[in-house]
Amino acid sequence: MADYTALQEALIEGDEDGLLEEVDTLLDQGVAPVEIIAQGMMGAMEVVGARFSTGEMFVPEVLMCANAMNLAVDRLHPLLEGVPVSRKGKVVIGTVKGDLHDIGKNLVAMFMDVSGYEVVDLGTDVSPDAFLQGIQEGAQIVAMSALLTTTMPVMGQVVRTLEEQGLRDRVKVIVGGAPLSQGFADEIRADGYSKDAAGAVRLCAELLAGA
Ligand code: B1M
Repeated sequence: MADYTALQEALIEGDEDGLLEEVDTLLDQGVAPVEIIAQGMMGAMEVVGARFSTGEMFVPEVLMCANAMNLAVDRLHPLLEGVPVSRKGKVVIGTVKGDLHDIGKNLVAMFMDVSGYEVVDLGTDVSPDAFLQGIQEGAQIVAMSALLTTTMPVMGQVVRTLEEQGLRDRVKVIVGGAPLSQGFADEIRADGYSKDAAGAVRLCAELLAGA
């Protein structure tokens, strides 16, 4: 296995230049981009999360780490598998209203993009109306991310609005994010839940195959 120590140190320090350098070093060593994300950077973000929880790190420092990770993910995105010519389906994705966490959502969007889906990324703090607009524009899948327990209920609100407006049968709704579970997805009548980005792609394929 590759040595991710220097990469993880740079990410934990929020050192953007250092992180990009380490990414390039690992690429030069032949390490696959997806491994750099999954084995290297996600492990470091877990350390950041743990230090944030125990008060060893504060919001500004965590934000620096998040910005550095997003930059590195942007750097790796073009190196992932080529985009197939025909698209498998259209996905509208966003982090729900009130929630600004975007690293996980960005990873899901990127995995979907390189797996052949047309991805409309609405960003963070996305209102139920904005998700609905995406459906009106032909998305077959609505993908919502939440990292805060306080913003999870917005997902249920989106599903209820879809039901009320008679749009529920037109789309599949998938949800994810660290505080979620399959039980929560069932409770809000989402079509699917995945704990990670790769699983979210598999879920889309399964749901569209069964549609
Ligand atoms: Co925030 N934050 N944060 N934060 N932050 C958490 C989530 C927290 C657990 C930290 C803690 O206390 N231990 C805690 C939430 C507690 C709770 O709700 N019970 C928390 C808090 C409290 C807050 C603030 C309220 C802090 C404050 O201001 N006092 C504030 C809220 C701001 C807001 O959103 N309104 C806040 C702010 C921030 C920063 C801005 C500093 C920064 C975000 C920057 C950014 O995203 N650009 C930040 C960060 C970075 C974190 C932690 C440390 C890391 C999150 C992360 O990016 N993980 C986080 C601690 C933690 O999660 N352990 C924490 C890496 C990422 C790859 O994982 O997003 O889980 P994740 O995504 C995974 C899966 O969940 C899944 O796939 C991804 C990878 O495979 N997934 C999906 C995600 N979305 C999916 C969608 C799918 C399927 C799978 O289908 C649609």
